[in-house]
Amino acid sequence: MITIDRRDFARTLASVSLGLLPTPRIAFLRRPPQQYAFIRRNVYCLNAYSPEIMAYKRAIQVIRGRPATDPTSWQAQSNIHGAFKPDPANGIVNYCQGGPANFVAPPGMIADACRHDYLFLAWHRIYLYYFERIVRSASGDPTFALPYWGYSPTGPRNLPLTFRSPNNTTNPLWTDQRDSAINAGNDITATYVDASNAMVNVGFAAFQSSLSGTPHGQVHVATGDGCGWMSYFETAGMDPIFWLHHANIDRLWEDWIALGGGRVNPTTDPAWLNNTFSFYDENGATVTMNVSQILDTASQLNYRYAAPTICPVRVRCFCLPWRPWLIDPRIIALADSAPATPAEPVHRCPASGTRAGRRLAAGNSATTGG
Ligand SMILES: [Cu+2]
Repeated sequence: MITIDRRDFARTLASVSLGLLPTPRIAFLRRPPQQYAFIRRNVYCLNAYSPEIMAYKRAIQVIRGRPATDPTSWQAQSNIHGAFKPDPANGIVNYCQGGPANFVAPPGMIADACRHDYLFLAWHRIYLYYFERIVRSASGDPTFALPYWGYSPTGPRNLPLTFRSPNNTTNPLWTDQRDSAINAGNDITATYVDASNAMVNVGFAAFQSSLSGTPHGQVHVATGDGCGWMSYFETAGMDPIFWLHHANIDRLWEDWIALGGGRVNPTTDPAWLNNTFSFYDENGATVTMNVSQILDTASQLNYRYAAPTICPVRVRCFCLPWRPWLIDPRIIALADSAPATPAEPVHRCPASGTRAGRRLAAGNSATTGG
């Protein structure tokens, strides 16, 4: 497998265009993109004109337009994580105002399958892997890799700008189904995004359980507030930031392994290793994978994470665009100096105050199942 960073790719292409490289180098540029390792980048290093963000927006528009019976639709992908059950007593499935009226998965489709137990990390890794492939396909960008929400207690920890501005439905990354302060760009409390208590655990089960609580559960609840999408298993996948949040949780699993000192996956435990899960691929076909097939992201799933240290502190991040020939730096500068987000409508919970779903816990949700 050839690993190529987008920046290497850009430099090579620029060199080729300037006649600096012999022509045989051009041959590898023509190789199918799936032979490259996809690199998931820190969303804080991206802006509205980054290829990943533009592709993600395009894809969301396409995917949201598909009916829930289409396995590659936004609703179907969310339903895989959680879906409301019909309520014969009330005839309703979701009474939180402002959201789609019905999250009941069409009969026969994969639904309500998320794992927040001993298989929390493994299940979500495969879930994201296939979702990323669906987005890549729908976006028309064969290089698309899902960014990760690289919050940290000492660095940026607010909702990325592209997910809250413009703060209206012209922006596929925005939704009012969030805490108003989060949508206004306020910081998430530092301790909520602090993974250090999880990382100190040497045993996998303890690490996973701790990580599932903080930052995983805490960020869910902080983003979703009372009844926003991120607060419930049945709706979390509806929020575009959900997928970047889980990419970060997946990255922290990689970081934990890299810390060493006895930190290893429980590969001697067949009860963990042999679990098989079903998802949908970009063609809508049902695909199955077991845990032993997803433990090395680079060699088995063809992706890896860019280090977050590219944006270590809260500054206006001017990361070089991955495709400089597409973007005028003046446009990027303009985007980075976007005016403060104007006041936006407050998301209000209904009188009942809750959805009819299972609420994510801010604490340790790995032991609660579901
Ligand atoms: Cu989650």
